[in-house]
Amino acid sequence: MTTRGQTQQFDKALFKASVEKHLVTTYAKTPETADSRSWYLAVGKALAEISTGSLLETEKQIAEQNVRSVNYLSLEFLIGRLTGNNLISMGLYEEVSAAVEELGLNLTDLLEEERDPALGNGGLGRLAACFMDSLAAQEYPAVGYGLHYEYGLFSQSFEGGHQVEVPDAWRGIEGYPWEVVRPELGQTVGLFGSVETYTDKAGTSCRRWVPAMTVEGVAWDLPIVGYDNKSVYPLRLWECRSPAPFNLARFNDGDYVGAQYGQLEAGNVTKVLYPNDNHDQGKTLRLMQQYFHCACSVADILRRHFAAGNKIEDLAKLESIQLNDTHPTIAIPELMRILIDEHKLGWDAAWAISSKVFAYTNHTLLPEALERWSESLIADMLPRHMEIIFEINHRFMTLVEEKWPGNNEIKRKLSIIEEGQQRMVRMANLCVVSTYAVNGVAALHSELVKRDLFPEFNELFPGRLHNVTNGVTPRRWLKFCNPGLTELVNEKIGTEWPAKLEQLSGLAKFAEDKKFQKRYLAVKKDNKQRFADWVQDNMGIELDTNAIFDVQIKRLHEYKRQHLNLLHILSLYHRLLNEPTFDMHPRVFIFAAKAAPGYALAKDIIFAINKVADKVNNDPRLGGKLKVVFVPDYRVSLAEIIIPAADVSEQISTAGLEASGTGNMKLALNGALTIGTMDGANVEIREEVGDENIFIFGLLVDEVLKQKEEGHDPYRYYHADSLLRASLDLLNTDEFTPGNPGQLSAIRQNLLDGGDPYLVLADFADYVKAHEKIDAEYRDQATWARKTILNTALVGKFSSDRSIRDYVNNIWKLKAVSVK
Ligand code: 26W
Repeated sequence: MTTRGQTQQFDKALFKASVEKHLVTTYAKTPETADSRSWYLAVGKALAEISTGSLLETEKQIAEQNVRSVNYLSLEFLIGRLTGNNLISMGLYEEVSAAVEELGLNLTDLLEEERDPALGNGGLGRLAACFMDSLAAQEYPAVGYGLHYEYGLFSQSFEGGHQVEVPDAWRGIEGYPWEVVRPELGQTVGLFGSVETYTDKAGTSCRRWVPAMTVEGVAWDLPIVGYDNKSVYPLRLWECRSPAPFNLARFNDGDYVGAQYGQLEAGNVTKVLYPNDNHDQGKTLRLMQQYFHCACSVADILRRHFAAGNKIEDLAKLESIQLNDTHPTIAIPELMRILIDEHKLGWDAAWAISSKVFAYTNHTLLPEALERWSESLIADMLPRHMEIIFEINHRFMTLVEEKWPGNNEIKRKLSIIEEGQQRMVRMANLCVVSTYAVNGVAALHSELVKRDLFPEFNELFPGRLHNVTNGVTPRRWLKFCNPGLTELVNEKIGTEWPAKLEQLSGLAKFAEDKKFQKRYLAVKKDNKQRFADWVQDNMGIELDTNAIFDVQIKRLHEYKRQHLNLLHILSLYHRLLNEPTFDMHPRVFIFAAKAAPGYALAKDIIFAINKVADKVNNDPRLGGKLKVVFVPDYRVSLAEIIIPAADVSEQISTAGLEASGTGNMKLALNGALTIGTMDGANVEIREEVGDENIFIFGLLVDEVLKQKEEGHDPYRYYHADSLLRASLDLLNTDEFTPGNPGQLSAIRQNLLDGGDPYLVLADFADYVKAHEKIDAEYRDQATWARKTILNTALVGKFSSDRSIRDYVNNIWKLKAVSVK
């Protein structure tokens, strides 16, 4: 792998000595007794020593220059393994590879020892990780703030085809070599208690929060290494501890044991990442996580602000706080509380600052994912914050009254407080009212945010709603994960593209070049072989790399429609067995997905796919034309093997429901052709690659809305389409669950009698047609080669570097700081 100019001083002998030193002193192993894992840990520690030095130096230089920075607040950062990626960013991949070889080790094997830090669920968490990478690569001053979960997203295995969840102790017993604890940055966070009125020295009557208990926030920094520069930014993760085992209120009442019990519970705050994606559960401990995260982060931002010698009045000039979805919304009343109660600003002065500090990104329109917290829960845990939210809403309602006098309907709709049996706080409304910028994550999504989610807000606050189309980091998602293609691209257009992805367009002129086509396809074949070997070793399934590798990898959710993919597979199975003239190019359908542990239908879909896989993979009647592989435990490091091996990328959500998608971008970049609906960023991918180089099918957003309004009738499709009927009916037999008919019928039931809420049946026929087109075009390898090359060439727009520049120019207004 060719690396860019190495950005760190590197002395091979010194490095080897450092690895051996860590092996002995940090991990208590001798070179003779050390196993591969100990060596990986020692190498990681030796590298972290370098990056930690750069992190401190970057912090120092940015503080000295006292420039504006962004604080990215997110409950999730799905960073993936750091060692390989950081080596690339440091420009040390080859050097370290050579150094460890002299120690008798193989770098590729060592990298496989690292467990993925899975501190996120899916799209939102992975986006946060790409954004940190792009901030550091372009040297826009930034700190990422998240939580130091003891357990990340569960790891998944299958038992008899059913998903089984196992806790993910990502740090292992030895700890994670890349993280460093920063005791001097600790914070104390209050919880529960009451609000009291008191008179200050000037004789003014004031309010203040008297928490019933406190917990401690410990900061752990992970290094975000800037690509090809000297900047290293902190990803600061807060761990909750309760060192002083006293609940102040109850201790004073003499309830010593009860007091300790309360503290023990609070010690659980950062135990585990909530495994729900796009579904709000409203659990008390989750609110505690959110507040703990926000309180520590806001306090740390203010600490930095004052340490650099600034006044509170200048906060909005120097700091922007980006809220990654509504999960960190409670940071808004927290900052207001500090400004008013601790810095003694009046409401208007505090609001003038706060409302220019915060910006909010919306990542989903699904109603069940929009967070609402019960007012009584907030009032109990955070009584002063609830008062402040009421005051924000009161003033906002005055504004609404001025704009639409006497219109109570609009007030009810826009209010931050939702009336009802149990009053609820609508976090998205609080965000739109209290921030200076709100953005969606793809052009279509942002239009829908304006048109359907917040139309009146757009009238009230013109100019506040923006679009920033998502992106992915080309360092991890091409240079690191696809060394074969990287080499080929380097040869044709030079080596600057990982920092300037638009340059990939220079490949377009080779799309018809026979020699280049051959080499590009050979790289793809190698990548398919690498994945096939993995499947053989880990799952015992043999794959033919001449088959089309058709990939759907993402969280399991009805709106993403893995069951539409399944129905198509069943239709192929049916045709292969029943249509004598039917022929198809061999296909491997590859799935990887975790279902939220409480999401029954999602788990049913996993089970069904596994059962169908068992059958078709071993059915000689199919002549090896059809294979189905459900790869367990989807995670970043698996995506890094699957994506370079993909021929076809499944992006088949019901139109209007996938905000953007980012897997779609990674797959297109690595030369997979998309089969997709006009949803999320698919729309923009089509714009870039051209209609001939993508397979678009299905209802458009407005057709979906119309069909839902008019009443979607699943049985109409069932009766009218014999292929659909045959495919659905297979789910009612024991074809895939011998002796146990009906084990898969919940899916059929949901689609036919459950009303088919995501319009699977409405899109089925068009989906089948699009797949037939794929089949035909794949058989013509020259055509396919041209299309796959053009996909790589024409998706430069989807670099997260571009997304970050959009945020910087339109929202954050930052200037880059080049660290010397
Ligand atoms: C409160 C439960 C919960 C948890 C996570 C609600 C919502 C979420 C996330 C916002 C869901 C999510 O990850 N959304 C995805 O964000 C990606 C990055 O912008 C988009 O590419 C995906 O389309 C969107 O589904």
